[in-house]
Amino acid sequence: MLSYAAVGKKIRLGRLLPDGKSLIFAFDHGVEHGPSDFSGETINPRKILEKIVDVVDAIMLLPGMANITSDVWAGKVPLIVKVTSKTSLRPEDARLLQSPFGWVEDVVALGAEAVAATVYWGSHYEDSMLRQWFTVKREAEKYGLPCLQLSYPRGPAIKNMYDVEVVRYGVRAAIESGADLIKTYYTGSTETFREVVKTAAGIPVLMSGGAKAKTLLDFLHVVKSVMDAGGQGVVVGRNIFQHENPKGAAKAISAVVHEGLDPEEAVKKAG
Ligand code: FBP
Repeated sequence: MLSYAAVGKKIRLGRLLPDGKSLIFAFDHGVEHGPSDFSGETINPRKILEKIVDVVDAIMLLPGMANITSDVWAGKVPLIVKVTSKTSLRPEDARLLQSPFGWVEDVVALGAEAVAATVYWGSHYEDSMLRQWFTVKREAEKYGLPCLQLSYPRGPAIKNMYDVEVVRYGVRAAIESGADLIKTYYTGSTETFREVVKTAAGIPVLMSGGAKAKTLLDFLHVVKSVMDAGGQGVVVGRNIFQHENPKGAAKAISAVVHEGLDPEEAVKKAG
């Protein structure tokens, strides 16, 4: 018989990956990058969230943002609360560390489906980040909350953080540290990303969106490549909220993730 927490985790994972795949909207940039990531009306987080809540499979927010926008998302889309962060105001070297940005109790109190935390594998602060990760993990396990790891290899010894061997290392470390879902970098091709997915040994791998691509079509090709490689989806921020039509961009990405549409077809959904 499964424990209560194991049942809860299974149910929550099912809500996050409704058909085994997922488009998650990442929206923690206000802290990680600051308000300069948002232009025009997008400085008002509600305006963006209102547009995408009925398109994406989940949203990933920091606790305070989840709190002040709950009337927009509650009951419409599952929430993932990220409990680590850092600002870009820090001195450069200290940006290789994320600090606590909330507690698992907050995540439970907010009614979330999962908790997210970053680990910068290879950073000087790997030790602190691992302590932080396992503190989150220990608490989350009690409540049956899946743990999404933002598995980001970054540090002075890493020459190219998108290199397949580097990304695979981060993914292997993520599964060995008990991640239930992994968000990591695209490695540049379907063949190499297939190796990343294999390394995850059945734990869902979702690509981290990255900076806004030149065109939505370019980005959709990357999403298609991730899905063709066996990835379970994508976690996307800027390629949705910096697009002139965020809802359309989300619809197009979702069509590639869930329907396997060709990018040329899917891009039409963005109008
Ligand atoms: P994007 O799709 O905009 O890249 O969002 C993914 C994400 O991991 C966010 O969750 C985070 O705020 C941001 O990228 C961090 O980007 P970076 O560390 O590369 O500055």
